[in-house]
Amino acid sequence: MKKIFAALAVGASLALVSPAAWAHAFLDHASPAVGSSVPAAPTAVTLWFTQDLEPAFSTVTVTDKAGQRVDLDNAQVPPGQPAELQIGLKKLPRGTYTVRWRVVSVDTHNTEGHFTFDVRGG
Ligand SMILES: [Cu+2]
Repeated sequence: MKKIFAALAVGASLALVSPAAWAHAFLDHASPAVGSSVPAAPTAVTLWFTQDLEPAFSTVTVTDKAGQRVDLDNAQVPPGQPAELQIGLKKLPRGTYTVRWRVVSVDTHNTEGHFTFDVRGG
């Protein structure tokens, strides 16, 4: 039954897709880059989107392998950079980190995603 419901929901949402919906804010690129391996620990993660964001409803977190937050909980859309989302990082030891973002773009659409990056040095 649940499967049928899910299938119906997908069908319904596809039917409701309007041309404007193609303008969702998708991740364009990031620093550190998606899936990258960086030699030194970055002090912040910056995400660039394909559309301007609603700052109040856009957020990002960074976690280590154990699922612990390693960000400074200071996610912000920098002034004058409406398609950018940035968060500061604690001092990262080498390891793999997961960036999870969830944003609302100015067209009110919701998108989310995640990616990882590696820090090779301490
Ligand atoms: Cu949209």
